Amino acid sequence: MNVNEWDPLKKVVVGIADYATIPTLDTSLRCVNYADEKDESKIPSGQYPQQVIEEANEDLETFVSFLKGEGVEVVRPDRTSSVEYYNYCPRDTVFVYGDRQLATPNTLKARDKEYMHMVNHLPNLTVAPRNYNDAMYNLGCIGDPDQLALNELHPIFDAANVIRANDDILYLVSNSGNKKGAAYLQDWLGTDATVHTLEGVYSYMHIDSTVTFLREGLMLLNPSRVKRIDQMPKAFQNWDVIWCPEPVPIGWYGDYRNSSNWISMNLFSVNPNLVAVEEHQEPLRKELEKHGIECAMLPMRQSITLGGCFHCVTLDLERTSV
Ligand code: DAV
Repeated sequence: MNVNEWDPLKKVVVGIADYATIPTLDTSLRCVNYADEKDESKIPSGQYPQQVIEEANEDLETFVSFLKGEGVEVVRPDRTSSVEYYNYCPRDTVFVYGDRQLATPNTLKARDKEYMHMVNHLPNLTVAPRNYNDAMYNLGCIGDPDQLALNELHPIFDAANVIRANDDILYLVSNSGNKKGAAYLQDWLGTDATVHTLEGVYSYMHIDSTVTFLREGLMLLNPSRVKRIDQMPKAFQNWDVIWCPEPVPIGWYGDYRNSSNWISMNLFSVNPNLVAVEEHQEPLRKELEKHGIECAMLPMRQSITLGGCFHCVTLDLERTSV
């Protein structure tokens, strides 16, 4: 079974950075990834610099060795040159619940088929219907965080807008997930779990630099986004909270920047007492250790450049319930 973010890990996909590319600008990329960039000429395109790809791959290998040392089976996406965006963040395109997998109707057209590069590892896969057209996107979001990028025409969301706590699923409504997406996910889950939406706390990409579930009843929250516990859905209001300390800045490569410094929160649980954390985040390590959570401090030099740390670059396929 695999119904939460923390049970002991058995099998995981770890991404690869080969051929990571920023695709040609289209309406989906403009609205979803670059709503905060008013000046379109500042948006880079084409393959990431070789140094970024090589350093990311080196750090991914270090992470894989660590996971294998913990007895985890690690699989990788296909190593192919036919990459439209990247295979660095398997988290973004597939949602796993129990022994089922859902290829979500991803918000970026260029990532529509990314799940296919790991399809051999997804034995019980549903591919959500996709329906790309420009009317799905709200150009008014550019430069205005109060306007979301997605219209409510069809369900559309990245899998990384969702995290799991057994029967309770948390779904961020933002530029990378609309409300219809939450309703679609609820239908797909049926009576197995309840989808709770988190709204009005963060407009941009994904939930996993805003809320991190550590174990039943304990979560890490981003104090620059969640200001009060009553902004969380009721199901999580009685959980204990670790307010994430200010991130230690690690920088990014040139003009290539795909995340804020809060990618520091994007840790990955091997089990409820052991997580992988970016190696500079000592203040976070101290907080987690107070709660009996040991931190493996590992490098992830291009996590801001490419927009993913340990939670994003993984897709946990199997965990054992304890
Ligand atoms: O800038 O905090 C990070 C995206 C993680 N997939 C941010 C979003």
